Amino acid sequence: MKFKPEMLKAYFVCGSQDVPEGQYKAVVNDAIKAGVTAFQFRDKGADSTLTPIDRAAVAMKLRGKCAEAGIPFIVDDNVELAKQVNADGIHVGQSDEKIQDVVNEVGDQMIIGLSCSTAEEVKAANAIDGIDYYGSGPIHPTGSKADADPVIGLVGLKQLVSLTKRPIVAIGGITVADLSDVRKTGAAGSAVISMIAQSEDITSVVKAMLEA
Ligand code: TZP
Ligand code: MG
Repeated sequence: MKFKPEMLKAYFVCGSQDVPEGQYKAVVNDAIKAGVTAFQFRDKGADSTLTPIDRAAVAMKLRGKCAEAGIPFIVDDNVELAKQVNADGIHVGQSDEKIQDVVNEVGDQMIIGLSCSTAEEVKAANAIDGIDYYGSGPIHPTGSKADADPVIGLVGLKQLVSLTKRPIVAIGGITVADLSDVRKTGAAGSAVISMIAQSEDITSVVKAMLEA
């Protein structure tokens, strides 16, 4: 699937650790039905409720749902799994597999996202061909990532946007109240876990993301 910056508008990131046990597929299905523009399969950590075998099977199912909806299925931090399920994309952090290796391995077949939370990281990434977008944050404190980088705020986000021609998706502690401010920084959209995963009205929060 060819990358388009519009895919970053309403980007849902989620793993089994982010929802009550047994509800993962249902929550992701609801988000897809509500119109998210991209989905990132990020199932990891001690709180994941999937075994490695379940993980691949669930990834494959959700990959199919994203294909039906015409949105990219992006795997976090696991090139092997991304290849196994023929994902549309891979997202890596600064301390995951080296970005140049990921580009070399799957850059011609997958969308590639890289987490960049500092000016130095953005400048270094700008020099590498084949990256489609950057994920930058956390904008606010987040309860969804134990090893999150220091908060950069909207001011930090705006600075990172000014340093690159590549589209940036903002992430970390984003709520409905932040969506228009995020867009005003020049970011292409917002990526969220809890705003959707913990919502009792997924349809309306996704609508707010699409309208921001
Ligand atoms: N990377 C930076 S912050 C974060 C990730 C994966 C977690 C975002 O989750 P939430 O619940 O939207 O703050
Ligand atoms: Mg990572």
